[in-house]
Amino acid sequence: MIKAIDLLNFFIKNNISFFSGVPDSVLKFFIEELKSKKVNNIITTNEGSAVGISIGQYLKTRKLNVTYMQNSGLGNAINPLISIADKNIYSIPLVLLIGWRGKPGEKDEPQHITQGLKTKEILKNLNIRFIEIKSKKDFVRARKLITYAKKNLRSVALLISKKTLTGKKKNIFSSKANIKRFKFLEKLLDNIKIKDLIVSNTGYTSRELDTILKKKKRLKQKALYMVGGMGHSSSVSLGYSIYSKNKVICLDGDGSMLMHLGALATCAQLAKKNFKYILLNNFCHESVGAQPTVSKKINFKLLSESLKFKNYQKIEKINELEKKLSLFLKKDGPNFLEVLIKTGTLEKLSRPNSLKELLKKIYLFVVLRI
Ligand SMILES: Cc1ncc(C[n+]2csc(CCOP(=O)(O)OP(=O)(O)O)c2C)c(N)n1
Repeated sequence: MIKAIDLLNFFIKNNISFFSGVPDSVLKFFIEELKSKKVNNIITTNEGSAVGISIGQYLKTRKLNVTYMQNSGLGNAINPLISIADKNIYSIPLVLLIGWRGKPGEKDEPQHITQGLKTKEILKNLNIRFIEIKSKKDFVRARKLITYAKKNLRSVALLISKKTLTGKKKNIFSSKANIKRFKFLEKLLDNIKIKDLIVSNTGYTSRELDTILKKKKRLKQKALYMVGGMGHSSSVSLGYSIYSKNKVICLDGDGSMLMHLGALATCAQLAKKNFKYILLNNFCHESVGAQPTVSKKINFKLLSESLKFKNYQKIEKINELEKKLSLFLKKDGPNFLEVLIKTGTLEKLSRPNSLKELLKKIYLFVVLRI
């Protein structure tokens, strides 16, 4: 075990004071420590952008920095890592700090298994030297690796698995809205048919939806939990909706939406009237530690209009939920609904575990052509 503050101090001692990345639950205590005035931290919308910022920062300062991410985000990071930072191009030495979900031998969710198994192999294939840090003793090897990065202008990685970092949440971000996510989901289910498909994003939404569907015994509801593929819910919804006669309701979190915001332009311009996009905006990455997103200052009305959604609606208060939601669902899409969501989740939150069962339901509807 390592205290998150000790890890931060290790970096500071090694003359590293600039950090950027996408939040991760494994690294949440460390990210909390980055609120320290001694360092700069930029929370980015996706891991590729974090690599980009680190490259730019290094080019200007010639000082090492740290790019942090969950191993699920390696895919997003690989493009700039291998085509800009690589030794065959600009040789930028990046220090990657990677939360290692799905480490072989550790119990984890299905979406982390292959990624966890392949993480070391991916780094090896990218010629990125790495070590796992499990305790403060590993700081000696980590220092050597950082020296290697500096001298040879090569990127390196530090892997950290679940429950290694300890620490405290300081000021937990909370959104002041008064609509709880589960209240919204319950209302949504009251207003749609079981053959309408719900595609729900990575984060708390899928877990709450799963909990509610089980509680309500609404087991025939067509639903696809995007437990991985963060940021791709809208694209999956679009692909499905083109050949569907029923509604396709995409439920997205602000963190997930911003990760691949460009995809929404394609949806808005190419989707049919059955495409319903709902942003559950709580201004943070709540499920991995509630680190803020940049959604607070975005005017989603202007954004959705310029992306060419047919119409935009916003629900801010619980007493307008019923009316505005049913109006939104009746209107022809592709339309955009923003719902301001209060942070906090259900006490007993299930983990979607029967993903193959969900798939069977979806395929059954395909066979029945509904
Ligand atoms: C590519 C990728 N990067 C990072 C993660 C880790 N991660 C899981 S959920 C999440 C936050 C999602 O935020 P949001 O969509 O706002 O939903 P909320 O957590 O608020 O329910 C993050 C960063 C991931 N699963 N995949």
